[in-house]
Amino acid sequence: MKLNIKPLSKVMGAEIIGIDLKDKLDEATKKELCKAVTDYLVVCIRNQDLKPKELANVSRIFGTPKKYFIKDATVDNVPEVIVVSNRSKEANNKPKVKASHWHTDDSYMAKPATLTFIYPETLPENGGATDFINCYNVFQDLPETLKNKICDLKAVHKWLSRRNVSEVLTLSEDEEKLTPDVEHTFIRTHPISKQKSLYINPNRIDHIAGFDEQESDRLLDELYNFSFQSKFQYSHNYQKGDLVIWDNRCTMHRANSEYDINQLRIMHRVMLEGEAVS
Ligand SMILES: O=C(O)CCC(=O)C(=O)O
Ligand SMILES: [Fe+2]
Repeated sequence: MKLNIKPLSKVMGAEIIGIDLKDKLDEATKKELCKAVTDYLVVCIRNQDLKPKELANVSRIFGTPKKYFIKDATVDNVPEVIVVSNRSKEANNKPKVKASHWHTDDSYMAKPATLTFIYPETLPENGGATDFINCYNVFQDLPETLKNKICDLKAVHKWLSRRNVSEVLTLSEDEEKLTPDVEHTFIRTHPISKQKSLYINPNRIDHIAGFDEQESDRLLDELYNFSFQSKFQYSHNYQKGDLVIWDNRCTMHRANSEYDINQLRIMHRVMLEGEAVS
């Protein structure tokens, strides 16, 4: 089956129509789907109808879904599917946009998730987009002086960083043991595309290894300000039935908070088993 793939912007992103991922797909089609994610970084497969278990199963086309390490955050009986809701469990269901600052998923792990899948369960009438940054483009455009500064450096990523901006859940002692601090290089080579990207996570990077706090903050701010330029961004506005897949190795994203927070927005999310950053 030849897929119908259309770019969604000049920066990144493509939509695929005319396929039902719950059908039995042949190997060539599965390969083409995986290639679309490599080529476009963010892929939206339209008109899907996915219960949590089906979402976890569909993600197997692309790899192995992770069982999320915080059991409280998952859908009952489906340990791979995480609920992302704009009602904060921690604050008595008070409205709050989660993950509203730039980040890449799972970077506090030694082997961060390769792909993330988001399927909207409930959408607000307007808005409620996810914004993305193309980190290949960021790296490509980065001034040579900055590239030279970071080429041998590593960042220390933490579950709760001293530079944390988006709320993170409080972990139990057992969960904390599963997320020791990790160090990742700033320059990452994608194992499939072989392209280099800037691998940063403003929500989880605590400091640059070997730097004092002030020196580290200065360089991190410089990298972040450069990366956040609108020329690197694509914003995805969801339609009912959109399954959106992104590659955490070469993108950042955030939940766009410019919508009526009184309206419910609930997303179901799956992450794939990851790989070491190199
Ligand atoms: O809600 C969104 O649009 C993004 C959520 C997110 O970043 C995440 O769950 O990792
Ligand atoms: Fe995220």
